[in-house]
Amino acid sequence: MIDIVALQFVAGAGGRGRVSFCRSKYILKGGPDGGTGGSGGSIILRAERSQSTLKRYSGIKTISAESGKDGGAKNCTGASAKDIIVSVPVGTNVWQISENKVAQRRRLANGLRKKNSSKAVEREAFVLEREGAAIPVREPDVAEVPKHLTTKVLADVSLATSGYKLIASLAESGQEIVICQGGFGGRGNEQFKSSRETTPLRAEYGTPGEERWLVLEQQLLADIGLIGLPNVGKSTLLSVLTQATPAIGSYPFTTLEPQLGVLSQDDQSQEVVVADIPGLIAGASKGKGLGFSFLRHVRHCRGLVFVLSVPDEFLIRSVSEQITALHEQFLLIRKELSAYDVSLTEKKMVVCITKRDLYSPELLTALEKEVIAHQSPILVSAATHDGLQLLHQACLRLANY
Ligand SMILES: Nc1nc2c(ncn2[C@@H]2O[C@H](COP(=O)(O)OP(=O)(O)OP(=O)(O)O)[C@@H](O)[C@H]2O)c(=O)[nH]1
Ligand SMILES: [Mg+2]
Repeated sequence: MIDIVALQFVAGAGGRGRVSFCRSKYILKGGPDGGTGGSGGSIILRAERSQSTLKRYSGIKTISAESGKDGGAKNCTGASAKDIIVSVPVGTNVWQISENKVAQRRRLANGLRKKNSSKAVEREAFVLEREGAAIPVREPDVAEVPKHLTTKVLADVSLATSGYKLIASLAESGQEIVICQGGFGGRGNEQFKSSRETTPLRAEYGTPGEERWLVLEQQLLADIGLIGLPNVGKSTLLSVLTQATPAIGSYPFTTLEPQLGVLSQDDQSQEVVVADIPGLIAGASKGKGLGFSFLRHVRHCRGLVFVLSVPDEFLIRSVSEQITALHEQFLLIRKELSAYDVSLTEKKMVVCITKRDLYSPELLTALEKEVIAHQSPILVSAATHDGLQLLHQACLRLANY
């Protein structure tokens, strides 16, 4: 699943205004007739339900819109370039790494929802020595190119702690932002004529297009996240709590991508979405196993369910060893969670111990008195459906908290 990409977005610059004078057979000294440049294309991000991942952008480095054409003689306005629409999945967050100066000015002035008016943009004029002389080159307005930016690097950092700025979240279908506005065309010399300046050799550059380096991060919009070690029974729980049909296997890392299911409710008053997050292991924060990149999907969850179960090889051991193993499992997940982003450990959570059908009566009795993270764990079995109702209610409470 491609759920994170880094890209450069470059809007088109405005076309330059033209310096020219009317020349024709019967008019010897015609007035100025340099046209205005066309505007550059903007780039618009739009959230669409039809997009399920960011895969289509994974091999791309830059998305750019075309620039406006320069103004022409005879008061011809240059052609404007088309806007580009970039469709992303609903639930995409937009993190900014760097931006050029025009981009910064608009972001600070009005956020990104709307375009700047042409009056709000600073313009720069040039003056030629004579008609037809070369137009002086001006300093380009570019955004700083980020270093060491690979998908692997991105996946392994929590963007919230990376120093990047979250500039937009597209949470609803159809939502749009003008992520990079195109430049405006510069005025031609016709517009600079006056009684004092009848032959202006002056026109304007087009204004630069906005440029941004961004990280697009797709977030599954789940209310509850199931987290735990590989093979503890997370996917099985999802399959019995919801209508989802995730792959289930008696080996670790059966689930390679987060899976979603909707908790059924009698009155159907509200949809509660549960996400099964692929198994975390010790050292996930150092990139082991699947790493902990999938934890980004739980950042917006209202609550977490820590799923624990006694590993098969412990089933023949003593009750106290089995209980210690459960406590260790809990601590390990918590440690990886806080290594990724400490704020995740502050979320509301419940502890669920599953596979209870496999446990000895002595272990079950002991577990009833056990306290993990200041709460009594919910004991369930996905196989016999024992305790599922309790877990279901706990999930609804977490979602409504
Ligand atoms: N007896 C019993 N077996 C269970 C129960 N829940 C899950 N299992 C078994 O445990 C194994 C692992 O289950 P999964 O649901 O795939 O575990 P997971 O946590 O999603 O594992 P990963 O996707 O690898 O992280 C499977 O063989 C399941 O059949 C349960 O309540 N009782
Ligand atoms: Mg699984």
